[in-house]
Amino acid sequence: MLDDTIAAIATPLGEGGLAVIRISGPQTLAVAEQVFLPVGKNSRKPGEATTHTIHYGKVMRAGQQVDEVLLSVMRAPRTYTREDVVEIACHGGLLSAKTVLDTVLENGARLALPGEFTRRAFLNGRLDLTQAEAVADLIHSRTELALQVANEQLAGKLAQRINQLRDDLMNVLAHVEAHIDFPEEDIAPDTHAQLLQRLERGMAFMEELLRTADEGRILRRGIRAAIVGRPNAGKSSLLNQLLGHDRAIVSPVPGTTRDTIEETANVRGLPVVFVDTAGLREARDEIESEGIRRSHQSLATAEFILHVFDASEPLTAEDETYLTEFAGKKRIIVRNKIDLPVKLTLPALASPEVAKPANQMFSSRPDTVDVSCLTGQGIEQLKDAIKDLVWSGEIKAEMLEAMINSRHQDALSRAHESAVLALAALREGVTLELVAVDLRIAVNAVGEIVGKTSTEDLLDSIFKQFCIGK
Ligand SMILES: Nc1nc2c(ncn2[C@@H]2O[C@H](COP(=O)(O)OP(=O)(O)OP(=O)(O)O)[C@@H](O)[C@H]2O)c(=O)[nH]1
Ligand SMILES: [Mg+2]
Repeated sequence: MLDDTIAAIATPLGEGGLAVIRISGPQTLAVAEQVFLPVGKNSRKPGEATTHTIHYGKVMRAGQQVDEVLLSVMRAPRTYTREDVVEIACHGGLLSAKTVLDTVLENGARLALPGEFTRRAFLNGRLDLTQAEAVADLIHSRTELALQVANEQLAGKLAQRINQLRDDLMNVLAHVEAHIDFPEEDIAPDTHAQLLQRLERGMAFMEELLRTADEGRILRRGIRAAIVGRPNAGKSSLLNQLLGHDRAIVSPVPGTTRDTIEETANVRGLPVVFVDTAGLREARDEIESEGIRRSHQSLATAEFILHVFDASEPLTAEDETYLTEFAGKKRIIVRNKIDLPVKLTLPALASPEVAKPANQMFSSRPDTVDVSCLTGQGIEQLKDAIKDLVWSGEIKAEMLEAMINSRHQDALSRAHESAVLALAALREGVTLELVAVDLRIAVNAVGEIVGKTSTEDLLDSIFKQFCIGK
């Protein structure tokens, strides 16, 4: 797979100032030589160019000029893929980039698959799997916090920790295996105690990393919040306030919003997808019943809700139905329109005093925040309440250094399970062969995270999430 030469447009499709066509593989310079005509005394043919230099010229196809370009030559191994790489910066029109790419493909390169450049960087040992994933995270980051996490991961901060963990487990495994090979010697009591201690330390570290999974998921994928409440409560006004611009139509007519509207806002560094909903019952026509169906759908996928009340009016029967309907959901109660005289009295809200388990994202008591979507009063407090609801504790710098994703979580959970078994077996003095089996499973699962043990299927599932050209 690494013997061929791949090419793709590395910039987004559309009209722009520039587009970049990237080529990588053993035939890169030969392909570039076929399509590029240097112009001017400082420009060289790709095959004669020194590494990491830029050359002005033309891309030619059947004797015709396709585009005027700048061509960068980067020879292996100091490149993104560790192979020879050429990047051609051409004019950013849909057609010019496509024609330059076609010319390159006609001269010996093949079209790259999504993520194939990064996959090569991984296969050639330039990146480990967590770093490769960080490249995709970096591209998809929607807030600065998410970007910071991606950058730390790309720099190898998570990989360092995982490798250390794997080394520790390997070390215990090596000791255990050594004793299997020399069964006449028992493990000395202090060695035994040391092995137990090392294994416990490894497990504690796994638990620490596993605790970052919820936050890691929120930062990478965002969290969904549905805005609900009776007609005219100010749901669309609230969406607009949270986004900082007028996205949804606001009007004094109840039932203005008939479709669900979805937008991502940056709330204290967290990407929150807010969904403004239409009503939940009483359709007057077909459009409204479709709107209601969509509202219910958004509610089902929302991780929490903002329940909006009109504070300038007494509680209505409809408000009450909504209150009971959402009693089981994580929610924030928003009393809107507090610029007007307040007439609303909320009933005492059920707040079951269940102790919050250490690893649970939400507390069960709903927060109440007073806002005015007319004046903007209370919106900052609402953002704080949202942050407190979805994020357990402070956002600390060291936490951002290593924040696992769901793939890491899955592998670590398996590693932890096996480590628990190995620890119990070692404590109870069960035959060392069994201890070794569980330890081996744990080492392999941890290795999967950085790609020390990986399968084609795993790589396919990771790299297909990339864009073409990356
Ligand atoms: N005084 C005052 N009026 C508000 C406030 N928020 C919203 N309104 C008004 O209330 C009316 C309804 O606001 P919307 O945001 O359209 O309410 P909604 O809940 O989206 O309504 P539907 O989409 O019809 O269900 C509009 O006339 C808004 O200008 C507020 O904080 N103070
Ligand atoms: Mg509305």
